[in-house]
Amino acid sequence: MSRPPPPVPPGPDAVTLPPGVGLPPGVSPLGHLRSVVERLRGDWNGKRPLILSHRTPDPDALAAMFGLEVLLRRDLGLEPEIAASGRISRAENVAMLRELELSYVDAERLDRSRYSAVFLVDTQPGFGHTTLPPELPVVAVFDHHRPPDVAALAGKPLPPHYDLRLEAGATSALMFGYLREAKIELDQRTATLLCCGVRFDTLDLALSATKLDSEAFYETFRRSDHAKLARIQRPSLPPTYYRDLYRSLSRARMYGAVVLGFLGRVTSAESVAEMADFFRRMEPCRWSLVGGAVGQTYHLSLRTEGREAYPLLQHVLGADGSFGGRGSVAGGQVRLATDEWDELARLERRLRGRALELIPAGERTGRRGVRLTQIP
Ligand SMILES: [Mn+2]
Repeated sequence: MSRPPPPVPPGPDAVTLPPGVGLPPGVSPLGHLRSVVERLRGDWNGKRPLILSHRTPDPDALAAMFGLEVLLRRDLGLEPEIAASGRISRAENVAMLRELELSYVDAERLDRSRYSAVFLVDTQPGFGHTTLPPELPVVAVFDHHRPPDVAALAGKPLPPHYDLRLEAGATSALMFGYLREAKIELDQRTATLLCCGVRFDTLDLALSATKLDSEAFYETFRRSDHAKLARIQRPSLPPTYYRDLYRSLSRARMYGAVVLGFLGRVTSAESVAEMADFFRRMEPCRWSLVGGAVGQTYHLSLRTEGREAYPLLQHVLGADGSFGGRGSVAGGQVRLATDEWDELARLERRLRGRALELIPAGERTGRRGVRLTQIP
């Protein structure tokens, strides 16, 4: 019955980028960005560019958006507008918005005719969790995730500035590099926000951090508001947090060194990611997978220890949805056709079935796994 797990590919540097993805070797990232903007801005008729990221931006995406805003204003004389969609509800991320007074416009209610072009951070065109205004060209991408299949681009031209660095721990660190190259001195707010971005994606440099990530972390930490950093890292929590935690704990099952949690309906996509992180820390967990539906989108988060998350989620999703990832982290979405409980239950059964195929039969403790209250 059980299929062997798909082979784990070598590290991210072994993934070859398609032509046109990633900057040409040896080029200065800032120099390249400046030349692309200078070449195109004549066609913008004074309209403002938009800075976008994926839905429900996480700290790295938020920090990269607001860091890019500083760069575009101060180095390129542009007046960008930041827009985002998806309600942010993870307590740390809400605290980041509040403490650093970050505000942006709703990407779903934009008058698109007022804007010239899109600058995209921490994601790429073609990703399922990223909606782009079809009439606006994407002129620049700043990211560190594996690129999507060429088919996902549906024949659209590649952005002329496509800065993709798979080895980078955080997009915020890339942004720090641009600001440093532009000799822009970091004010306390920008430093604090970039520090939040780098520490979130690299777990304080513990995960796949490069020299640039370390330099970004130390330099921004030195200039940060440390009281704000502390309030962002350990925010107060609403009662619903404990309700959702209880629900996740009661639904999760252990299968040897794997924890699976299919939660049915959840209040936010972020709680899915948060629970996947939380379960991954259980000994001797080697990977965790948590899923839950918000509206008509089913969200999945997969976390691993010491192996690539991407091929595991690829197998679990099968043909059901879209996904992306890097290193030990992967996330995916499945569109639900209806609001009905039946459809959701069937999807969760399929996902569980495919996840179980990845666990060697001898380690699985049956199809139903072990409830956390049954742990001896
Ligand atoms: Mn990121």
